[in-house]
Amino acid sequence: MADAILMGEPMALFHADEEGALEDVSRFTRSLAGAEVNVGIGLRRLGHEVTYITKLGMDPFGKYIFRALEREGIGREFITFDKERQSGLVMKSRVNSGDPVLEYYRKNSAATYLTPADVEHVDFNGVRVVHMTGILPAISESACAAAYRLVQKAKLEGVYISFDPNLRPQLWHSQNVMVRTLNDLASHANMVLPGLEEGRILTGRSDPDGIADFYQEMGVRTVIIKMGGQGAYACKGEERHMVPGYPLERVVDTVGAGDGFAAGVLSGRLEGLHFIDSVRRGNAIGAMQVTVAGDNEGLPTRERLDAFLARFRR
Ligand code: KDG
Repeated sequence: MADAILMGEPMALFHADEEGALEDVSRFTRSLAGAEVNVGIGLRRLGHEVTYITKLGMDPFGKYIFRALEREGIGREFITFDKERQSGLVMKSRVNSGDPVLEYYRKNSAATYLTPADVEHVDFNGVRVVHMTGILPAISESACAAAYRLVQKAKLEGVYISFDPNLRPQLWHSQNVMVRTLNDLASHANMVLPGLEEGRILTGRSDPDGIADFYQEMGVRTVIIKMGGQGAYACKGEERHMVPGYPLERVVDTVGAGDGFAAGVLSGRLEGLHFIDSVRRGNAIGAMQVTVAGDNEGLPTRERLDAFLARFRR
């Protein structure tokens, strides 16, 4: 029985072994990427049961992704293989401080053929959280319809819906459609997790309070605005708090920070932690994730999370 359900496009990641423009790099290391899969891995490493819905190509990358999910202990009963289409790929440049370049090869991938039918037989029995990102609705119209069906089913079943807008403007035809669609999906969520810059783009408001007001006026009870190393502005009903982040000596690669944050907040919720303690855990896991180069290699087991937190208690 799953605690959490996620749906999205996991991809094979080709990560440059050396710094420089992607076209100049000749060696790459393969690993696993995808926002929803990162959150699933984060939850699983902390001991929560996760079911993942997707479509993979029947190709070496699809098989690799499936095995990687198996190794992480993620439920794969709603993963199907498509013989006609390929699995998505992403190339990532090597950086040792900050934001890398991402280049996608995911047009017409197997996951873009996800449809509402892929959600129909999903068993919500015992499920406590559905986490979605704004990437799935961006990859195709049918995947967008599938995202809506997932939200609709979760609502009918009374399951808590968490939504991270995770803006990928390069995957949308127009910024207007992106903003309209993501705000509409957000309006069905119980919790929305935008980054500050994402919140500005989506709401047209400049400060964290304005962004929180925008979503709360739509009926979203919990809005947490991620502010990088500074921490997060956490709003739940009438409560509003700035929850400070964890100072780091070095940020290696920012990718996956938001997914680590979501895994922290959601695991806290699943374990009955106080809201602010869940946000603190989100900040901690986001911080741990940016100290490594891969997209999910920094997501901790409980032991590693406790060791990280202990360093800041001294
Ligand atoms: O949040 C990080 C992910 O987004 C990354 O692992 C892969 O860019 C990616 C995507 O579109 O899923």
